[in-house]
Amino acid sequence: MNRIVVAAAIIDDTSRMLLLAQRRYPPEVAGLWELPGGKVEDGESRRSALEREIAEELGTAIEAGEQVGAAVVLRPGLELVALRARLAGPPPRALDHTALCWVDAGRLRAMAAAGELVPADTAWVPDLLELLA
Ligand code: 9L3
Ligand code: MG
Repeated sequence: MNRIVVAAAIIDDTSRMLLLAQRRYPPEVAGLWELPGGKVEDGESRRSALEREIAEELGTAIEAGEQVGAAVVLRPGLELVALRARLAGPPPRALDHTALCWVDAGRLRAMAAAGELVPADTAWVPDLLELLA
């Protein structure tokens, strides 16, 4: 069975900033930054799964949109897909993460170069930089 993990590229179009979330677990990636999200459940669309995950993890609402970049294979049978998203609720809170931060293109580039992003998400950096340009 092929399962999908969806991740949100939440972009503030006014300030041209992207929301990153710092993982609390598992130990291999604890402290690294990711696009927040989680697994699509049976019967859910990718967009509605991402809207549910963001409500659970960040206590806010998003409007999920188009896919960003290419899918990333996490392991056989598990794929990671990023969707562009717009905040449509109160300021996000770190309910499942250690911390949250808004980054501009320069900061994202620096964090990627310093190895501060979870490895799976680094493939999207060029696409994200384009969206933040
Ligand atoms: N994952 C990688 N990058 C991301 C997200 C949201 C998730 N941006 C990986 C970490 C786990 C799996 O996908 O191996 C499931 O994610 P979660 O449910 O632990 O967030
Ligand atoms: Mg998650």
